[in-house]
Formats: sequence, C-alpha cells, structure tokens
Amino acid sequence: EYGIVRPKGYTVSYHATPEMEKHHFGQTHPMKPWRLTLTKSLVTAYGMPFAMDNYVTREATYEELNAFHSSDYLDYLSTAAPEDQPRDIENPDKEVKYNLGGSDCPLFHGLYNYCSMSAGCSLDAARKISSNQSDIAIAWGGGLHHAKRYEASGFCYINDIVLAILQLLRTFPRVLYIDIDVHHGDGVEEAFFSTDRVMTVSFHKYHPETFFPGTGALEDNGPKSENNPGAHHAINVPLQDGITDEQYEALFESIIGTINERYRPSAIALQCGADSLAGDRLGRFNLRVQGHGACVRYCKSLGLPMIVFGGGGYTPRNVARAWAYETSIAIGADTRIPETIPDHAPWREHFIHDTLFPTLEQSMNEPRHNRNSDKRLREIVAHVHEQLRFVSH
Ligand code: ZLM
Ligand code: CA
Ligand code: ZN
Repeated sequence: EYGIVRPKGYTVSYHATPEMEKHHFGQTHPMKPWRLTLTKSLVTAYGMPFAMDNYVTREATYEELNAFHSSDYLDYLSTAAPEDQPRDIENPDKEVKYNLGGSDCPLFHGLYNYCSMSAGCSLDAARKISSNQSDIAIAWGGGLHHAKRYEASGFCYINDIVLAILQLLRTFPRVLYIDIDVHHGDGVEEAFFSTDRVMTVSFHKYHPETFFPGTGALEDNGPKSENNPGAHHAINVPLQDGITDEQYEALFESIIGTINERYRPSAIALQCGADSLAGDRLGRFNLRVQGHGACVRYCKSLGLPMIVFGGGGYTPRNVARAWAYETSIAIGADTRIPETIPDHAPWREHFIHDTLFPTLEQSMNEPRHNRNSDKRLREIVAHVHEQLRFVSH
C-alpha cells in the first residue's frame, strides 16, 4: 500500500506470538506485554509484513532454557503459582525465592509460558541468523537483559538474549552485544564476563544510589586479571538525565564504529529497549524515535548478520512507534513510510498525536534538563578507545 516491497538481496524475519502478549504482570505494573500487540498492529498498518518472513514463535523447551538457567530455578519457576506470592501490605517487595514474588518480578498467571515464549522468540531469531536464512531477525518479545542464571531481576525472569547469543556462538566466532535500553544490561554482561568471544556494550543511565540496577560504571570493563580472556570485553557507557539525539548518535557511532574496527565481530545482537525514549514512564533521557532508530540504522550499515531484541519501554504508544520505525529501517523502507500514522491502524486513539515522530514537547510536559556535558561525553569516548587498544582480532 505504501510501496513497501521485499528488500532485494536480503531477508528480514519477524518473530512474535499473540499468546505472549495476553499476559499481565498486574494492574499497575509498568511492564505491559500488550505493547507488543500495539507494535505489531502498527507494523501491519504500514504494510511491513509483506517485506518480511513472518513467524509465529513457539515456546522454548526446558532443555533450551537450561542452556543458561539452573535446573533449581527453572523447576521453581515452572511450578510457582500466584497463590505463593506473599500478600503482605506492610512489605510489598517481599520475595519468595529466587527474587520472585516481589513487586518487580511478580508471580502471575501463565508466567512460565510467557517466559518460554519470549525465549522461543529470541531462539527462533538466533537460529534464522545462524543458518543464514535471515540477515536481520526481529524479536521484540525478547531483550530481557537482567535475568540471572539462578534468579529473576528487574521484570526479567529468563535471559533470552544470553540463550540467543549462545546459539549464535555455535556458528560465529565473535558476537557483539549492544544494549540501548536506559538500564544497564547486567545479566548479559555477567553471563559473558569471562570470554572474549562476546563483547558487551551497554549505554545506560548511571546513578547507583537511585537508579536500577546500580552497576555499569565506566571503569567496569570485565575481569581485572589480564590472564582472563574476558578482560576489556565489557564496555559501559554511563549517562545522565536528558541526553539528546545529537549527543547520543555521535557517541553511539564513535564507540560502535571503533569497536567494529578493533573487535571485528561476526554478528551483532542489539537490544533496543525503548525506555531510553523521551517521555518514558521509567526512563530519563530525551531521545526521539529518530535518534533511537539511528542506532539500528548504524548497526545495519555495518553489514553484519543481526538480531534485534526488544526490552524495556513503559509508554506503550512510544514503544510501538519506535519498534515499528525500527522494523521499517530493517527492511529499508524508512524513507518510504509516511510520518502520519495510518487512519486504519487499530487502537489509533492511543496515539494522541498522529505522527510517528512526536516532538519532545508532545512526548512529555517538560523536557528533562540535560545533565550530560560534551566534555564528559568526550572523556567517556576516550576511555572506551583506551580499553579497545587491548582488544584486537
Ligand atoms: N520497587 N507496580 C527495568 C527494571 C527496573 C528496585 C524499587 C518496586 C520500578 C517499578 C512494580 C505496581 C528493563 C528497582 C522499586 C516498586 C524495589 C524499578 C509494580 C512501579 C511499579 O507501580 C508499580 C504495584 C513497579 C516497579 C515502578 N521498578 C521502577 N524501577 C526497578 C526495576 C527492566 O527495562 O531494563 C528491561 C525489561 N527496580 O528500582 C526497587 C529497587 C522494588
Ligand atoms: Ca543499556
Ligand atoms: Zn530498561
């Protein structure tokens, strides 16, 4: 309808299942799986499915989850019921076991199915990349970067990203993991701490006393021992409130460009958490949909096989805008889709402003004060370049 055609010479696959999107974390919990339905409806309204291979994903098996997660944890996760959740008004953050049952990681109906579908989505995407059947595989239902081997953390129960990267490592010698969620990608960093076959890079708000999870300082670059192959293979880009598109894009291209030259990855895993957008319920940055999307465009320009994952994103209309726009970038239709959201898009009334690219003023009452000086950003780039002198392949 908008002249969206299949890209010549390469294949994009879209992995999702409506079943995952029906789950609820609880009435006022910020994580709303329904944002995936809103994303898919926008992608469809723009006619993008015609340009992709579309797969309905399955649930990952216990054995697949067990490639990273401990059996004890999985056994508990698969049997825990919402009834096990303590109803303690005095202490709502009280967990039962494995960090489950508090207000961040509640036990809800169908939790295990939800987790295995998210992992199934990312694993299917990874297999399409490994087998060279897709050049870019999209898994908006994945990106749950905080989950640990033996516990849940920050709305994440199963680390689908770690599972997908483990799959990529069967075929690719080196994988570059990039995380533009506003939170630190701690679970993925920790999982690959001791290997030089994965380099992790997270851009995030860093304010240990007040902002989750409190890790990811500039100086944290992996194991301190030079004998450990993982040394220098964790890159952290700590940022403050209010960073703009211009600053973020310059920082992203300088850092990722240099990493690409020095590390020479054979595949990219990109976590596109949309809580780094302006006006996010939990985020603190001033990024617009264009600035967020520019990261996807830059990664695509490197010409490597790539998985793109979802992640955070707590203002559903903006999550849908960003992920629909990034889907259009993946298929190379970003210059052809109209800025005005199509009239026939379902839930059109959710998009208070009818544009794919709201201004900062449209995204929030008052844009956040920018607390990132250009001088500090130059120091960050210099530190990262210094780290990369130790890395060469
Ligand atoms: N309290 N309800 C990002 C994960 C961020 C830990 C402070 C819980 C919330 C938040 C939950 C309805 C990703 C913390 C927060 C209140 C201990 C966090 C339930 C509001 C609500 O209204 C809420 C009763 C809830 C949780 C806010 N939690 C905001 N920030 C973080 C986790 C995940 O985007 O990176 C990837 C998907 N948790 O700050 C507390 C310390 C729990
Ligand atoms: Ca991040
Ligand atoms: Zn986040």
